[in-house]
Amino acid sequence: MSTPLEKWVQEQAELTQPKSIHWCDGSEEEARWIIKRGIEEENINGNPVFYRLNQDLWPNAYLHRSHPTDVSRTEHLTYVCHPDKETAGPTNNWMEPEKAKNMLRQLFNGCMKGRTMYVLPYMMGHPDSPFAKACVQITDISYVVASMRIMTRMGKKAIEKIGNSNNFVRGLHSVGDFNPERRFIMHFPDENLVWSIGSGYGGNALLGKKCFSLRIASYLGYKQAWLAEHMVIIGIQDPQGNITYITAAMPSACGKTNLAMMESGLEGYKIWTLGDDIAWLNIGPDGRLYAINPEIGFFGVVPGTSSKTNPNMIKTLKGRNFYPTLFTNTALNLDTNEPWWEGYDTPCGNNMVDWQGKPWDISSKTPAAHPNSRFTVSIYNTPTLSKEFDNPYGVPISAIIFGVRRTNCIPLVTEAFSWKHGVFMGARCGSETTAAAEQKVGVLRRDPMAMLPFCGYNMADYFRHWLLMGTRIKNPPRIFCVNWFRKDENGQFLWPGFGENIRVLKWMLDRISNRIGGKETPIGIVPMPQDIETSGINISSEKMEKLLNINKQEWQQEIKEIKNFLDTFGTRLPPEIWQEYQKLYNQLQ
Ligand code: SAT
Ligand code: MN
Repeated sequence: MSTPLEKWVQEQAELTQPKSIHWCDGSEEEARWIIKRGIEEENINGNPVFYRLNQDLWPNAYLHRSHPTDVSRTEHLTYVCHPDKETAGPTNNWMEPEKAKNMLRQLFNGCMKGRTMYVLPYMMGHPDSPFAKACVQITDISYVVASMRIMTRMGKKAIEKIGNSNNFVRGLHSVGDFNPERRFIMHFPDENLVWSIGSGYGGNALLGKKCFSLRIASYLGYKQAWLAEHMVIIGIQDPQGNITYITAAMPSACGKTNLAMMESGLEGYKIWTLGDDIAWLNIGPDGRLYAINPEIGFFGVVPGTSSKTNPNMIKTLKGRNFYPTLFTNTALNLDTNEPWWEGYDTPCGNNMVDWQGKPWDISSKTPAAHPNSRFTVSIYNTPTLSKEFDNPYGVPISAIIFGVRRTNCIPLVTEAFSWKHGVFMGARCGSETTAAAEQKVGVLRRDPMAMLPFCGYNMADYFRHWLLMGTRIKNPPRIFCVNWFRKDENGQFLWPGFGENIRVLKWMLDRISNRIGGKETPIGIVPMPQDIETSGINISSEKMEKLLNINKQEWQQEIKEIKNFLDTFGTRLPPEIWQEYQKLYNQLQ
């Protein structure tokens, strides 16, 4: 008698018709074998899946070049297939589940002919955590196997958890023929099921990440009274040695990874890393909100990463790794066999190829590394890893930050008046787009709680769920909004960012412990300019004023855009959100 898992795998094999099936055990030996297969046997567009990098300078590191059309998330090809369109809401692409399945069944039919089907059992969350989920992904490419082993707890534990039950999250993935015309990422939340074809890129293909841990999980959270969020988790240690845990939501490629392992620019303060992308938030036995990171790796943006901007990430990448480290779509120095990217510590070499393997030099008009090139690396390698990282219950959260990338309008930091006001603050967030998704970069769009591409159901219901969670949590976390990216009239960043962001976090800690006041404005509480510690950085009081300024004209435009966005939800939008909107509107007049 076969188990439900074996039966499901058998059915997928009948559909996709692979040459062979390999069940992954997550072992180190297997990881070496997978990399070897990627180097010697599998190819993309005629090129090997992996290139071995200089193992002395970059231990256990490999370069992957993706298909040139497959370098970022494809939001227009991503669907959330609830039985009815209303449940998906106005911010998601929707297709009727049976229609989606019929369409994709044709694409999956025979798509693994001549290839190996890999079966990946994995846990999202620590296996001992009451919040963890057992999952299985099927894929047909070594890159995804190697990446999933870095990002998730893969292996026998998951099979044991599933046992004879039907209770596991299913993901079927194939790179297909990489044709963007035949690329789809389809979610079936009612069945805890994801089907993805035509892409090998992170968020499209590592189904434990955005597909399950955010889109499917956010809907599970809605039904089960918890939250799945696009958030960093960190501990901030103060000079007395107290550690305060916070989470921070920011859109893709807006500095979450840098924040997660920041080297503090303030004496006596230190950041402990728990996660850089996803937080699952549950109410603990004491009624407080607790966060776990369901992942165990970083899939971070490479360009701009250096010993200056993120020294701990450079240490993480160069460290001696039990898990391999993958670089995707960086440039390559052919003389030294090292990866290279714009913004790295050293200038480029004399003998370079770009992310596609084409000759490149400093006079080239195109970037050497793709703007969305990525590293995939184990969190256990980071020198700032929190000792609570593997705590199955997670850490208690004292503050939640919503971060945006905005050239103007949004002050460096604002604190919400209340949980309800904070939910509105998150809901009204707009941010300028980045290279993390296939889209025009730098365009302002609404991105509530940095979840626009990741919320697996109607965001009006999502806001209601957030409001309700606030009434269930004892001592709900304080809510803040930050913008590290405000610029002056000459287009220069006003705030130094990176390690100096600790100065803003310090203000938050002082607010949480009622050590400091603030100024009430129509949009929330902002610091008095002198309340942000600026000793040791060269920032004038005039700049500080500009960073914290609320420009009425800019806000007139902003509030129009907020209203247009909220209107798209019709009568489903919770009245509390409209009340907060109306308050803001009145105060800005
Ligand atoms: O590609 S991912 O979705 O994993 C990264 C991101 O865009 O946040
Ligand atoms: Mn992300």
